[in-house]
Amino acid sequence: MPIPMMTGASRLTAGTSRCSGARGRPSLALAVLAAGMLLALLGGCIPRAIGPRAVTIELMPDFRYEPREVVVRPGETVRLVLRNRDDRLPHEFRSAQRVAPDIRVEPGQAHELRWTAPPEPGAIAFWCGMPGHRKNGMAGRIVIRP
Ligand SMILES: [Cu+2]
Repeated sequence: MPIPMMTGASRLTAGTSRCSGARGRPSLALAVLAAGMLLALLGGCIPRAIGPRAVTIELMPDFRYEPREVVVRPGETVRLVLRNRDDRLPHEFRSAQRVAPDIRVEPGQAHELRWTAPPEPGAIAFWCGMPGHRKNGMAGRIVIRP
């Protein structure tokens, strides 16, 4: 009788040690899960940190915008980056207030704004208000289409 009990005890011990061994695996699994969740969180954070799509319009020294036309979706929010590539003259971005109040960008400087396109398709003209610039071709448009 005592022998089977001993066996039972040793089995229990073996069982316990197996159990603690098994406890190591779940914690590893938890660590993997936690790492996965962290990566998922980081993955979720990256687009948020970058924010809306950047639309860059360069203000060129030869009285033009590069590109002359940009396309956004109805209701899309973008980061509009106006970069003056002219190292001598300031240039402007005017849109009759449809995008923003008149913006003047000094030589070599950039101006950035966040803008949400109207919900309807259409086009918004923009131009430079410096004397003679628009007449010399410094104009472009933002096209809003799905
Ligand atoms: Cu200009």
